[in-house]
Amino acid sequence: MTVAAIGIGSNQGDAVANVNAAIGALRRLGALTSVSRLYRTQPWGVEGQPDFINAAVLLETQLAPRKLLEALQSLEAELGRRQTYRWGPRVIDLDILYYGEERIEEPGLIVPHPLMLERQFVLAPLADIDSRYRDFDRSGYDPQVGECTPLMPEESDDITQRVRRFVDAFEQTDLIGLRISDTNGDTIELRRARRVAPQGGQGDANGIVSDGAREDVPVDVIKANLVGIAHLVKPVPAPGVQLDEGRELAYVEALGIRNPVLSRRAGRLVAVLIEDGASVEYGQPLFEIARP
Ligand code: PH2
Ligand code: MG
Ligand code: MG
Repeated sequence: MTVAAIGIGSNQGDAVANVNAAIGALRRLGALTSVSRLYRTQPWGVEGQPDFINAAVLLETQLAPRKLLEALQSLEAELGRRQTYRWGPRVIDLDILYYGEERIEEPGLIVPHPLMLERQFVLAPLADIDSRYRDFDRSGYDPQVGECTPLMPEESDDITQRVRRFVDAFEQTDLIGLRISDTNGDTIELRRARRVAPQGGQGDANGIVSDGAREDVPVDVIKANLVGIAHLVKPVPAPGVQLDEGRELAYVEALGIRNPVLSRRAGRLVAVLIEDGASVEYGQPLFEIARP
């Protein structure tokens, strides 16, 4: 699996619809792990043509670079692209901006895209989805200036853009998780990489602390299998500690009986979701453990 960045552009027909259709079609080539906002951009290279709509996505794909290029070309054809002239107007343009860390120079396939750092219409969407370009020092470069304006959400209304609005709204809240279902029953769950602190001290007013980087290993949730009062064992388990198999993390006192809560297999404690002395319900998440 490789993460490729794909630049998307359109300035013929309903350009917003074309870009959204391309984003939808790209899902067939792998997993879209990130989608930028849509930007209205001034034409670069050849003036006197309509403004472009540009976007970029990260695509985790098993297709080798040449196969990916061919797949992008057939999507372009499917979405109605006709040949015009170099830098001229187009219904849809799908370019490989980068393909992992690979450097390729073959006829018709140069990766990373040789002009990407000079084009504001590439860099603006890319910065949305790849923080290396957000922090990228542009002082030594002269990207062709030209306006790049993110579209208002109602101008780019599509499921991807609506989800992005939810994510933006979610980020303004203190919520740890949010699940959204639509009328078809399709569900998206957002989860924050910030956790409840095991005890006061660290964290913000809500006791939220960051455990740093997002998990990319599977995380198991240990849930309460009883109704009762939870007690954390001493020393209090803290996020980040490495756990042995069968380590006792807490116990739930129910009807005067002490029922231990164990780590089960070995792993790293990611989050403690309860406080000492709190009452817990059946099925309530108590701990999250990353399994190697
Ligand atoms: N694509 C081009 C040439 N010029 N200008 C803008 N603003 N956006 C584009 O996607 C674009 C362009 C050739 O691919
Ligand atoms: Mg192009
Ligand atoms: Mg192209």
